[in-house]
Amino acid sequence: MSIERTLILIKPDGVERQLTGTILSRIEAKGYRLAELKQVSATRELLEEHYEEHVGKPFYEPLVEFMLSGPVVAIIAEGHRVIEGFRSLAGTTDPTTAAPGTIRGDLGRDWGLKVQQNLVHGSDSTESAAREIGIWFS
Ligand code: RTP
Ligand code: MG
Repeated sequence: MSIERTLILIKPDGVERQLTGTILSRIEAKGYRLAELKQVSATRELLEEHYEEHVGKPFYEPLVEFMLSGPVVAIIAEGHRVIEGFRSLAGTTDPTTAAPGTIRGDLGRDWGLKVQQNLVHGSDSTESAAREIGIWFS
């Protein structure tokens, strides 16, 4: 068994649309444990650290603004290969083309905006998970 931890965020669109419970239950139904859970209003400083790999990209500034638009739910989920498993459960970045059966594919809406309001974030590697858990749960 390879028990890992990952950082999951329910983004402001998920909280605003009252999908927190639905998304949490999908994470739990997959067998992952919710090790830590909190609702927070992120600061710009925190988001600049979290999204540092995207600095300079065209969607960076709108993304940070979107993430400041309302509270987010930050989660540490734990389980066997949870980093890869949650990315698979979330679906691909664009909700329009994310596969049915995934969180983004089933619940995500295409708002026609530059920044995809795609409901969730999940760490993409063990290094990212350790770094992001440190940022959100310091
Ligand atoms: P996440 O980090 O949120 O789990 O999503 P991801 O790995 O699938 O996507 P990533 O490339 O890391 O991008 C982070 C977030 O930026 C927004 N985005 N917009 N072309 C665009 O307009 C664009 N590309 C990315 C999305 O909110 C994405 O989740
Ligand atoms: Mg990413």
